[in-house]
Amino acid sequence: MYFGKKKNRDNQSERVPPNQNVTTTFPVLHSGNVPYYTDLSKWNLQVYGLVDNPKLFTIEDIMTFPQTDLLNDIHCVTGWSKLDANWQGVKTQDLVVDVKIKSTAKFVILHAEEGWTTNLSISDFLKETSLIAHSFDHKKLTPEHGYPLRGVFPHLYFWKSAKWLRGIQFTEHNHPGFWERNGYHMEGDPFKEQRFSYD
Ligand SMILES: Nc1nc2c(c(=O)[nH]1)N[C@H]1C(S)=C(S)[C@@H](COP(=O)(O)O)O[C@H]1N2
Ligand SMILES: [Mo]
Repeated sequence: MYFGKKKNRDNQSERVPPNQNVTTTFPVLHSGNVPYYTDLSKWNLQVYGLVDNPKLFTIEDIMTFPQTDLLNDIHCVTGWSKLDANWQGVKTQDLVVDVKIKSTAKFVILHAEEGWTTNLSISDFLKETSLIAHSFDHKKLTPEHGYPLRGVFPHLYFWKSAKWLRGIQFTEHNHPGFWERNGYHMEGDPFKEQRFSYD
């Protein structure tokens, strides 16, 4: 499945949120260490919390889901935006079909390596453009960009797009993640400039 094509650069001003600058590079940004896997046999993705069927997916399981190719724009809260980033992976909507999310679930906590977390609403998580990505430009993610698997939630500031994703937890309440506990916004819509909790 392929969503969208290279968009018209004429409307770039509409695509770039306020106080963002477009870069053609791909900056690397995170706190903590880059995990280097030489072997994914012990790697898994845990999907749990308010679901009927908790799952533990291997990387092979992830590759058996319908695969999606998405072009989107990403916006880091530190001020850079990258247009037409090209990701390959599994749509969150496809990932959770058999998981059966309970109706009491309203929020999601994404868990990464080293206990790093971020939170988003279930509607943001399940948006049509929300992806669990294993590749960028048709090549496996590099370790710095989140190998073997990361979230991509392009309609939110890019800190919500957890690299080195290991867990997806469905919750009733909205629990702030790592940056959200440190003053960043609970939602993080770049077009509304929801950078900090007071915005
Ligand atoms: N696990 C984890 N994921 C993370 C972060 C992090 O510190 N840890 N930083 C976030 C931030 S602030 C940004 S801007 C993007 C950067 O992704 P990139 O390095 O692939 O550009 O990753 C996000 N995902
Ligand atoms: Mo960021």
